Amino acid sequence: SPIRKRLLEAFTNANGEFLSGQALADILGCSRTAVWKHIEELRKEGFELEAVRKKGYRIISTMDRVTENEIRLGLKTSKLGSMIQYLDTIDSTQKVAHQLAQEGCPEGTIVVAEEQTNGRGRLTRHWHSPKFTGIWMSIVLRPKLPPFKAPQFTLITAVAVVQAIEQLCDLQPEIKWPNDILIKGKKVTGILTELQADSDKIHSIIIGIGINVNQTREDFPEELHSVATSIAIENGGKLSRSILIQQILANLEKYYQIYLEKGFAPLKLLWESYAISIGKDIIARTVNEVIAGKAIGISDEGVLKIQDKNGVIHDIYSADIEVGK
Ligand code: BTX
Repeated sequence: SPIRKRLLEAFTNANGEFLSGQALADILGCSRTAVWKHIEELRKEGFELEAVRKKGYRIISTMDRVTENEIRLGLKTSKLGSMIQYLDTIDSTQKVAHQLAQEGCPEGTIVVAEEQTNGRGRLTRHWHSPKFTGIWMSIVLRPKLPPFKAPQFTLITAVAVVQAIEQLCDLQPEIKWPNDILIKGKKVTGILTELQADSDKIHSIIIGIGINVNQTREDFPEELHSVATSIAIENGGKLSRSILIQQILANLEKYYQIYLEKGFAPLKLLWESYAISIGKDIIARTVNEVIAGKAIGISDEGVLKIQDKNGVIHDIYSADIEVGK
């Protein structure tokens, strides 16, 4: 409800300080009894509430879920997360986000699930998304742009995620063009950017983000052991998924704003500072061919440029990359 949303915003702005029942009633424009009723409901949902006479209320989350309310408590964005669709289990958050986008949901809507039973990677690949351990989230944006700019959003999102991990953990993730985030060479995050568009105009961009947060080694299936890792494995401890979501949304909102005002150029520089493949010998496997050469950079559109041994420069729009030494 709108009151619940504003109540969680008020606690977010209080930054852990107590808020009196009267102050809350004033902020929300309702009675103290109504405030108490909403607080009681949050308590039933599992939030921990401290009520201290003469001081008021303070609220913390200890549930380790990614419910709408948990994401809202501490969320400091204005656009991203304006609407949050939370699901316990779903085939794919991308599918739900596509549907909501089609129905005209507000820009910044996010869909997040505790578990995906049919998470999607690129092409027809599967994304392993076990319950309560990772972030399986889709974000709907509506930039007024031609469709060929869409791959830039994969790159901007990658920067937002890498920085969020750096801000919350003692880890240095790296980006492998176009959509992988690696820690010590193993995949911790995949990004899938999809479109609803005409030939000349984007209607919606649906950015899917899959992050392995709290999995142990045993949580990964055999075939992923050598290629995948989680933040918890690398960081030696669990991390709150809702706090990581809040940080990613804050970063992405900031960079989206910069992008809309100044274009991709400033973000391209930032992206390059986290990229592992640039300047290295790589092998790019596209749907049609295999190209080997030196990755010399990305274009202003986010297209990868590879120079082969004959000096010919190839533009790569989508591929799987193997990075040499
Ligand atoms: P991708 O095609 O680059 O990577 C898919 C490949 O990654 C798989 O073939 C497999 O080898 C490997 N893989 C599968 N699951 C995992 C995992 N949990 N961790 C590491 N490696 C894995 C990457 O596609 C894009 C993934 C986007 C996932 C998000 S989750 C929210 C949203 N909803 C949805 O259905 N997809 C996106």
